[in-house]
Amino acid sequence: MYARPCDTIGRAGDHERDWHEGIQMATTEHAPSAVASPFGPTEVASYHRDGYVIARGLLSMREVLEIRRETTRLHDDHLDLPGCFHRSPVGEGADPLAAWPRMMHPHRQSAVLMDFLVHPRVGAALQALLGEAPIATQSMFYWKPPGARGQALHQDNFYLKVHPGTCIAAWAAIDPASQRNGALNVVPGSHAMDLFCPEEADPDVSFTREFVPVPAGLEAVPVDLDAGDVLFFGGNVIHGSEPNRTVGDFRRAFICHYVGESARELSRWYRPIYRFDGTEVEIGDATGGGPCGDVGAAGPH
Ligand SMILES: O=C(O)CCC(=O)C(=O)O
Repeated sequence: MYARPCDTIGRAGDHERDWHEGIQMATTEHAPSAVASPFGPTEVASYHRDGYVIARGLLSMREVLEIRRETTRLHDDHLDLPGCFHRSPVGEGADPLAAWPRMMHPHRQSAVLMDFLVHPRVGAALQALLGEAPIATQSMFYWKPPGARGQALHQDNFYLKVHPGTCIAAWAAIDPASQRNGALNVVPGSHAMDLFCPEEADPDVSFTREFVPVPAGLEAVPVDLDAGDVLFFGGNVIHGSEPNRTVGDFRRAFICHYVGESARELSRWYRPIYRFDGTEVEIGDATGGGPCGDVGAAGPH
């Protein structure tokens, strides 16, 4: 029997929260301004101070289950979905990520996931943090099965090349994420720094090749989340994750990237991009080589 993700709710703090009532589905309303922001002035100030902020329980359990169901369907229906993922049959090979690779831009494969990319509650949160209308540029889905490598510390805007300003991530926990199963680590304060030219990551612990060391005087802090919690962090924040050291727990995450509507440049890998009403918008191609000169990220994040 090979490892498969579990569909029990399994969320710490379940008893304190209502997962089943008062839920408005993502498909019913697209305008972020029609939905109250989960963030008040205190949370917005903490985002600007630290570079990240958490919206606890932003997704309902029903929504978490819907994302699980839809990504499982995509995974099980395809061995090869060009531009999204290519996988081995489950149980083949030594690397768990061969059978459970991350999905790139799954919103291009699924109307359900497109709705979550432009989820109105996420939009309202982004509007509060950015101070302007958000534009959706990317989705990803990480399975992070037991034994999987993590992703070395890096900065997202190294890849997205947003200018002026930077991008912002909404990292939605689809399983409880802890340090044992490879939750995200962030480096508070790095949001105020420039992009660094990355060093080479250790391929034994990271499935990606870039690595940005923690700058002197700063430290990486773990961000443990429950399923349904969403971590927002800026595109210059140094962040990454350790391997999943459990024997049975997947650590799934639905991760989307956004820019403010005043952005004028973005790497061409992320087109098409969308307003929260689902309409497409144009932004110019990123120019300039980034922190490594002309040798920048060759493809998407
Ligand atoms: O979820 C992870 O393990 C890493 C995700 C990440 O670093 C990212 O989305 O940029």
